[in-house]
Amino acid sequence: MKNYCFAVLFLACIAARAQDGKIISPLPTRQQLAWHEMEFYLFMHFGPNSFTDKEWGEGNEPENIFNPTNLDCRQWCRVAKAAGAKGIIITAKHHDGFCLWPSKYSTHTVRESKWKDGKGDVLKELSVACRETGLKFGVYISPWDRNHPKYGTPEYNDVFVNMIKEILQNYGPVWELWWDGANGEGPNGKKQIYDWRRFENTVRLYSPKTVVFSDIGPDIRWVGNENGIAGDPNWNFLDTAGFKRGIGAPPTDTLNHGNYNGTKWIPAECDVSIRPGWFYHAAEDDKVKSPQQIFDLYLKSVGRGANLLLNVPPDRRGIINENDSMALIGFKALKDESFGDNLLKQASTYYEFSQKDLSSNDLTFRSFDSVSSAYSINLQNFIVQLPQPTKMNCIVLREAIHLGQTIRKFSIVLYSGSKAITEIHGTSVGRKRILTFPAVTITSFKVCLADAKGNDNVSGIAAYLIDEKLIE
Ligand code: FUL
Repeated sequence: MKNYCFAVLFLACIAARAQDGKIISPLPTRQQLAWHEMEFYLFMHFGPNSFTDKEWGEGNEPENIFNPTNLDCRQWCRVAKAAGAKGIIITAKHHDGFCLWPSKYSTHTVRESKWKDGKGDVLKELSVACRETGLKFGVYISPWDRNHPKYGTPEYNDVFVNMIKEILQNYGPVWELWWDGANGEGPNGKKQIYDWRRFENTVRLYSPKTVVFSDIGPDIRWVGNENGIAGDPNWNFLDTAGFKRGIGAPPTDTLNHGNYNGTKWIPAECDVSIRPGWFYHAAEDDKVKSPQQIFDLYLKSVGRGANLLLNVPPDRRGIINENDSMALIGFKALKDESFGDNLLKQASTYYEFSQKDLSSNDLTFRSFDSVSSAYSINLQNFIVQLPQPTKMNCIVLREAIHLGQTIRKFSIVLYSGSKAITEIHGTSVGRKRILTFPAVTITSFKVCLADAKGNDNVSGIAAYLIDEKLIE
């Protein structure tokens, strides 16, 4: 019964173990589990590109270009809160190398700009504002750097490590660190051999609770596209052996779906911009995604067990543009209206025991409360009985992912009395699976969990009637 009302079903499972006692699913770390619960948060691309109308700065832009007239990180946080977002990840350094904090390891920073007479520090303002508002603070830092004179030499690894240390030590706690895989150096461009092992060790040493994102983790993986859409199915597993970040990353399709039998828990994060570009461009003020489009992305990311990282770029004033905040508030309203009233509040749940499990030859429905530990069976199917005929078009399943991701296939049969009227099929569940279908009036439904390799761990179920226009 966490953020919204689930009729919670805790199945009698001990761990994600097969009958022979072997763990059959990699398990998330405590930090990854907490990350899953973040669900939706904002990305903010801000820097010289916001003032030059570029997406990829060259790295030679004069520092004075960066001069927001009215930077207000508290406004960013108010907008994030009003949108229902739980954190903000800021581009502390994009590919142009400009640092939004006065780094000792660069001469291309806010300190060299005329903004606040070189005394400004965006990371400081944002980290403080996030703390005040109860939002998690995350940092994007691009490994690719088109400005730094050391880029392309082994010393750049020292620079990057030192910058990471500065960020973690001076602005922490940093909840998520974001390493972009992009690198646009052409065939004659600089080639940097990154010391990834050292970068990872630095984060683990200075901030062990930070989760690290990159194409291949170690904690969170890229979803393989910039459209905000997770695969169906979406497995929280990835095999990283032999793969690299950037060029050399697993195929985008693999990132999108994960590996069915993958050996590491590396869940997907869906990054997408509310506008066509990642940085603010006035010409895109009328191209902001609508509340309905954002809601659709929510269904295709969070609704498939991933997290949604929605980019909302501050404008040249240094605040979130009115059009973007309106869209976000509209999205929050749609989400609240859609998921505000769990239709299963009065429902009862029953497990269905099959013949082999009971001495009786009949299929027997037992109330959840009466399930006794004496029945050491694999609880695969359950019935949800509604007190009266109920119209719905959305069912939400949750899997107890602290025990792994063991549900490999499921179906839901919707009944009116004893008549089955619709059947829904699916594969992965994960942290949250939002299923939508044409509205039907039903009296019960049966969830059948099949093809699982071990115990099936549904930890929550809810149903809703949402605006038909919001679902395909
Ligand atoms: C990409 C970058 O090249 C874009 O500029 C943006 O930062 C996006 C989130 O990641 O790889």
